[in-house]
Amino acid sequence: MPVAVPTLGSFEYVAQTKEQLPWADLVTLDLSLYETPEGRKELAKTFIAAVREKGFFYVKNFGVSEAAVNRQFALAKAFYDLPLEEKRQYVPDNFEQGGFNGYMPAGRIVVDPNTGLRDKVEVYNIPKFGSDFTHSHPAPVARNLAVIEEFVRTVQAKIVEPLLTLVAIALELPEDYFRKIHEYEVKSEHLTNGRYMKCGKHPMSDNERLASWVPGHTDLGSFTLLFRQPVAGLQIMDPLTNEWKWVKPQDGLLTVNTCDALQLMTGGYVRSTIHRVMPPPKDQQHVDRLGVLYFSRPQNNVKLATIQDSPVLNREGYVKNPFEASGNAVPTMEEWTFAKQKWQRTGYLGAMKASKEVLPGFPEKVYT
Ligand SMILES: O=C(O)CCC(=O)C(=O)O
Ligand SMILES: [Fe+2]
Repeated sequence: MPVAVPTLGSFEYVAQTKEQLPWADLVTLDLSLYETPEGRKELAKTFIAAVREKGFFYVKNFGVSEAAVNRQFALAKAFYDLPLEEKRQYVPDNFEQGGFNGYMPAGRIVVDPNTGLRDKVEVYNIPKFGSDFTHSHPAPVARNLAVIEEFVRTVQAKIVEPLLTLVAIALELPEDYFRKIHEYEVKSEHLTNGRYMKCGKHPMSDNERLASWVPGHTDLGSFTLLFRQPVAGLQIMDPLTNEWKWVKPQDGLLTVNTCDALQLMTGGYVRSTIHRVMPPPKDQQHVDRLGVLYFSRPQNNVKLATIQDSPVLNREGYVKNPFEASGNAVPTMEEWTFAKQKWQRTGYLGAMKASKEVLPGFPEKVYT
């Protein structure tokens, strides 16, 4: 018998900013085109151009209802409204080793080197559903696990799998090439609906001094999907000009970026673009900025070697990633995930420009 889900209240969205900011010029993919073979081909062309040039794009008509997305925001808010002491009980035991499922409290990064002021970013990561991970959550999340699982599985089927298919088509590989290494039932640290993220507001006077809210970085998986409030803040470093551009949150559009694993597996053909979160424009600085993020990652056992059987990569000469070029061992997705997350947990702290070889052959950097 279905269990009645308690009401969560509605989530209050703020108005779009009135400020004219240097917005990034990004392509919008219409996923309704995906239904037909011709539409798919056309979409694959638009997609690959977008991710080779900018690494970020928007998606519309993605088959997940606004109500379902709003419900996730209401849940995120319910989680963050819990007392800190309760949230702290969900910090993972293996946090320092790069473990990442559960709660990450604010204050890990110095965002104003002059005064030592720390970030106000809180993260709650929910692992995949299935038999590989246990699900221990505080009440608002635990009570709604069925709703969360349904959201996650819908996102996987309606958005992530089509995107994985488009990469394969664009690289002239069998359509299921990437889907087969992202199977939901095979273990990956592929965080499911993944993350409720809160960038807590800072006083306006502090915002002027801050280097960033979240320092510049690339994401480690295949795709990151960002369901966003209309609060600006996300910026990408334009790969062609190295200028920071704002990524406008747009009503009804999902923001998506391609990430490190795809860059590594395509020898750099697909971009993993550097991005950061800055204090929002003044007319939006009075709110906490919530996000619902979905991280798609290859299965843990996948080796992040450059794909050798793509006619496109061979023709265009994208045949080696930095591990292969430097003669170092190519990591599995599991090794890559823990190495990068560990560095983000520890190497990142304090120094804003920390730079380190995360794994032999792959220097990492915090971009400010
Ligand atoms: O909040 C955002 O807009 C982006 C956050 C982000 O880059 C991340 O969590 O990796
Ligand atoms: Fe990111």
